[in-house]
Amino acid sequence: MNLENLRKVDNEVAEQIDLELKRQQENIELIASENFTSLAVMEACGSVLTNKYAEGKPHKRYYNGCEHIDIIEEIAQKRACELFGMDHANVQPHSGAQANMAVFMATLKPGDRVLSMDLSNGGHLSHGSPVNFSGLYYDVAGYGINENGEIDYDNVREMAIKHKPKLIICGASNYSKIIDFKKFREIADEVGALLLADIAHIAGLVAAGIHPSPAPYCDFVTTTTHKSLRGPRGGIIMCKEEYAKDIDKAVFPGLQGGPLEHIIAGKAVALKEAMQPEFKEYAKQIVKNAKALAQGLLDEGLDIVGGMTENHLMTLDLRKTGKTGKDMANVLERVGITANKNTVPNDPQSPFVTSGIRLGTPAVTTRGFKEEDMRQVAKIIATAIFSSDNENVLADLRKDSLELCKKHPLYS
Ligand code: DSN
Repeated sequence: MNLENLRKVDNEVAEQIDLELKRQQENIELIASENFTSLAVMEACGSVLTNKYAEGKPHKRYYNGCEHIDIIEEIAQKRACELFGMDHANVQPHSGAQANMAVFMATLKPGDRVLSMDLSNGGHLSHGSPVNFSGLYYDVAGYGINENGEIDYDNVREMAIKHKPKLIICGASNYSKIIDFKKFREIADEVGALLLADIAHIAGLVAAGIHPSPAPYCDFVTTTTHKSLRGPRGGIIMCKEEYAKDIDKAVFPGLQGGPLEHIIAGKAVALKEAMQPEFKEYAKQIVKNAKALAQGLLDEGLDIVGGMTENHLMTLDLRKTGKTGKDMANVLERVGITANKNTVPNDPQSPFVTSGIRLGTPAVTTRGFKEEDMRQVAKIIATAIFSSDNENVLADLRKDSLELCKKHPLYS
């Protein structure tokens, strides 16, 4: 990475960027929501576009000098609609949480009812957690997953009939099965609810046609752009044409000020990349790698919530090992594997300790890991967990993970 000017102006920051690059290069990244974006995306995000105020929409701005910004934002909107098959896209949300917030603002009044997946079962903070705006200002009922790790659609229907929500949310931040958007539509129609699919985690799989698309069934689709979609950190809202004005108004002036046009340019580039045939191959490999990792972990005698994954992620259930997610995520970090602790359904531990670890394959797939590598990763993880007190074993595992990283160089 070229940090020539930064090094002269602020070496303190440059040094930390160097170290972060080394950390990314020398560790196996299994945080299911992370990825390594392309240098092309980073160039767009690091460009002069950061200098421009552009409140408003393309061709309807509050500032002059937006002729190039307008074209870039329109390119991003057009590509998002084309890739995901929706009528309208607002590419300005700074994050997935803000994209969801805008849908709430456009469709609900404070106190209105929402039905969404419970956070502890794999939902997202912005889908109605009591500590988030969504749970503080709206009346939220949460559905869960059954013992097979799947959404119980009959239960969702019963809850929808009981609670009569105005908005139903499908989509999760920790769910390893295919989401049946058609079933959600049928339930929403039965109770007269609007339907939002938050596809932040699976956006890359949806874009590549590896996961069914929510487009034919949902009124709104939100996503982040930096997870399996492999773009810059940010959000997008897509919707049916009839909701376009309300969504745009909710984003600005409702929730945000000036859009981050440099990031919007990065989103446009990432969306173009996601339209290429190589991206389809990449998305297929994400799922193959996740299945190989899951099979390897099961073969090593570890439990996974819901068993075999159908997408890019899984949650190790550590209850029978007597170890916690917090401790084991730290042990994995010591052997060069980055992951996050996560609750499992009916977790006896607190959310700060947990009995699970979430693992995902979008990032390692970007650097070229294949199934045989994932089997090795599974072996490293299992050995680290079962021998977490043995310093010599952990030191050897660190060498193994470094070898795998060297086999698949990143940004070099
Ligand atoms: N923090 C993201 C994740 O890790 O899934 C969700 O916003």
